[in-house]
Amino acid sequence: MPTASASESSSNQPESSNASGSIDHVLVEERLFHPSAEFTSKAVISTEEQYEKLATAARENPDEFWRAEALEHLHWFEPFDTVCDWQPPHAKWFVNGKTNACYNSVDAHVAAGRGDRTAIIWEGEPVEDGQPRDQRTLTYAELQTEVAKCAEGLTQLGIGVGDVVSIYMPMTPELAVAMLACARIGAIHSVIFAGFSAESIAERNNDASAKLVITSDGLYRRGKVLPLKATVDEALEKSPTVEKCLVLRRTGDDAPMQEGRDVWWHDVVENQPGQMAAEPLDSETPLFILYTSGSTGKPKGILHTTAGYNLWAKRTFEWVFDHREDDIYWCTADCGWITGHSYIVYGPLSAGATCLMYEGAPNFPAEDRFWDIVERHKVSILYTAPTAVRAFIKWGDEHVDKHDLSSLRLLGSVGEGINPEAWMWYHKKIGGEKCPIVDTWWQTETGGIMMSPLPGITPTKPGSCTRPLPGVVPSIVDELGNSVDSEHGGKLCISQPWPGMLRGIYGDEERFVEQYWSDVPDKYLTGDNARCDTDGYYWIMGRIDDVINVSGHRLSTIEVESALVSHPDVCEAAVVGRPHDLKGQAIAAFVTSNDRGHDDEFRNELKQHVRKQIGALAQPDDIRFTAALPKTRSGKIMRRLLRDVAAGRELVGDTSTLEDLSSLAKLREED
Ligand code: 6R9
Repeated sequence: MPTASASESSSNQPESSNASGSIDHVLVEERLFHPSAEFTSKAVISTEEQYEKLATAARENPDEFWRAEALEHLHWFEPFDTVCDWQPPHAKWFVNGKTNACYNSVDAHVAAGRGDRTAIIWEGEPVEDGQPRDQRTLTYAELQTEVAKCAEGLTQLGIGVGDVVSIYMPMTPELAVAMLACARIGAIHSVIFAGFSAESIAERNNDASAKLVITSDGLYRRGKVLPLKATVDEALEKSPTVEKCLVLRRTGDDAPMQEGRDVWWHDVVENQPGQMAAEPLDSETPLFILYTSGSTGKPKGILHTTAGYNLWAKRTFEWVFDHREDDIYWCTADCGWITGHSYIVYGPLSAGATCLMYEGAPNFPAEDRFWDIVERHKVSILYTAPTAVRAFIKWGDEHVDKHDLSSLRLLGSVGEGINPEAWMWYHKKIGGEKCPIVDTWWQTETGGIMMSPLPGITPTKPGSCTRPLPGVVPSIVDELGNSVDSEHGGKLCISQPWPGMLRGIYGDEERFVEQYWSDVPDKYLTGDNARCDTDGYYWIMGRIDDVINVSGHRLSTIEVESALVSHPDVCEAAVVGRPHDLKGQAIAAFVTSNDRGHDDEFRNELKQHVRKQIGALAQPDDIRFTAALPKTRSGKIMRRLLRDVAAGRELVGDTSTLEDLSSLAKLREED
């Protein structure tokens, strides 16, 4: 049985201000949850000693550690000689070895006699009555054939090692197949979330000099058909490097095909023999580029290469998700996000997992879509985002109560800090108080999970991503780059190279160096703030740019937000600083609530609530009610935009990753 510590609520001792520019922390979370003895007894990592041994070996003898890991967990066509060639800020891993990420994800299992194992269970978007529109399962052997056919098709279209292929597709198995087919032949995929505008696609095509775009006629979302090909056509008018466009038929709607440029998937891929073997590729062959929003300016093309990334995705998947043969694992992310790359495709498939992949939205045809899927497929591991958890809370428990969730044994969270109250709901309502929660902190740049509980051994604290994984050596520094007493927050850096680290920003060495390696010599700057408590647990305090400075006290947004979210009538909260003559900055809070009136009485109640929870210093000056918060496609609150709204400024910087402009437009109308 999990045991909660005596206190069931967060308490509040604001710490004193400090001069070094570190962050004050005001939220004290005392609840502690242990994995059950039953979970621990079957876990992949089941003792603290096992973790200590791995972590110590990876920290003290990284070469030896990673050599053994790479030899055991990847297939090598040719062995590597050097484990890590580290010339800060450039690392090369497994130098001169030859491997293939598609081989490791697919062929290796077939070669080992596990070809009949289910690789992908796919749930297409359902029709109104809740019956699935489309369902497919692919075994590893079937996936191998599909991927080989696609690789043959790509080769026929003139794609080879080093060519960039943009992929703008719905969440269908063909999306994973297309990614893996690129990996099979050494082409570099650049997945673009199928919701981005023509402008954004063109920008990404041009930045990467993409040669081919793979798309579909359209996609289904919330019962509607959205055109994709038409959007791609518009983008291609401004994408001079793109020679061909490969189009999957998904919706059957009209898709004008341009002679000489556009070809159908069913003509070019489906009739291939499906025999092409995976190409032995140098360890450092670029595997993919994934664009992530910079806070200003154009999106950055984060570059990952083959062997190191593959190993990191695989091993972190196995450690964090405690993967076993009989698991049905479901990561609800989209492949347009790094989470989809590492934890739908490369990590779980390399580990030989059975992976559920879904198309559509969590509230269509009804708000119980997730729980219906969990029940029908007996999902045992669920990996989702705090934004989804907060939405489920808002939609009401009745949607959960309709379903049997007893197959679940492990829950994960990624993308933002999870507010302790949302964590508690996830734990109780979805996990039935028996499933450990792994709150995984990582970034597009890190390739895979960096900090997370190990579910069999790490007691969890709501809101903390707990401890670094083996091979991750974090440090916290102040404004000047000096290590700080980590109980106070500061900038989170990683001091030792790890196999999954980004290799660069595609085509922009200067920005790579400036962004990640300039503040602190030879340490990777994450861009997040964090603190580490006396148990060695890390608490991510949000982006460095989001810190609020009130009368010299530097506060993290997540703590004030979590205090607001702990009020029973608040669903979500976003907190930003706005200029203030006396205090430097005042705290502006944007709040969504269920059915309370949006009046001054509620406003005052919320201010008092925050004051009581975490202290007078953190009490918001302004509270604005809103129907929705502006979020990125992966569900992150875009505080940068809210800062502009709060200050009454024009919006600046890139908004291409914004999910829904209307929420922002509404907020501005109310100004
Ligand atoms: C995987 C992913 C990275 C940024 C990261 C941080 C935030 C992600 C988090 C988290 C607190 C967690 N973030 N996971 N913050 N706790 N468990 O999200 O990649 O889209 O590149 O975003 O997301 O701020 O720096 P990416």
